[in-house]
Amino acid sequence: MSSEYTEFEGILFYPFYSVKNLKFCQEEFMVKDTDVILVTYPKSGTHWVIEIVSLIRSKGDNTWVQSIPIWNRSPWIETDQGQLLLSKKEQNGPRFYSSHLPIQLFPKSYFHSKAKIIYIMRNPKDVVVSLYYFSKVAKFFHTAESFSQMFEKFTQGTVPFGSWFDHTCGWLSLREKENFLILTYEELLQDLWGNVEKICHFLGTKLTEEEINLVIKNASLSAMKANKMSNYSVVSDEFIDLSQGSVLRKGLS
Ligand code: PPS
Repeated sequence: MSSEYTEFEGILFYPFYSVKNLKFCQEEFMVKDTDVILVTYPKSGTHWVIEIVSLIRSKGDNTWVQSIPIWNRSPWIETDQGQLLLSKKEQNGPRFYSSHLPIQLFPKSYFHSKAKIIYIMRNPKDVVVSLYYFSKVAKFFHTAESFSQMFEKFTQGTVPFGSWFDHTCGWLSLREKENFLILTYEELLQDLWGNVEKICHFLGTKLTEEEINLVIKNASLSAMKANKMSNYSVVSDEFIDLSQGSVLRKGLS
């Protein structure tokens, strides 16, 4: 695998991303009115919310989350693998997929659709710490020589997916739309029950109290760390080196 980041429209991406797929995503990917899309800047709680939404869909039952890898349950639309998956299969019910793209590179078709977006924000101070540790584990992320080097790159926006500040400002411009739900990682930590209810309401799904309890239990950090389909232990060590740390790390604010 080449170690050079891919660059598209002035933004850096992981080396395994291609300009062809990024262009396809922006210009040709067809968002459907029934789609549910999770959008985040990296390290903001994407995997946690994929697990939560997956479990909401299965009413708390963990069979699905324990049998299908997390990146197939909610494919990343900007990757070739994600685009292939979404083109091949019709998921049961509305499609659910994820993206780290900044708003200006997002599929143009979204802006004329009724698709629902859940946007997760996290305190940038915790995002940069999480990125620093991730850069040691992910072979496709240029390892920072020191935390201050990572901090400098982060504040300059010379990290994959660009500036946190631009990403956040860009997406917050949609905050008044009724099909756009903003949550923060910190709110999820503080009141997971209330936020699972909020997500259910946004998706138009009704769960019983018992089912919400199951969602919360099965999406906990400890449950996800123990789930091979969510903890990246099945990913080739060409991409992830779990001897250097964990993708699901501390999970704190
Ligand atoms: S990625 O790889 O960019 O998509 O990363 P992302 O999933 O967005 O964010 C990773 C951070 O989320 C934490 N995490 C959780 N926190 C609380 N509860 C649960 N269940 C959970 N799952 C993931 C993960 O530990 C990363 O944060 P840090 O601060 O590194 O621990």
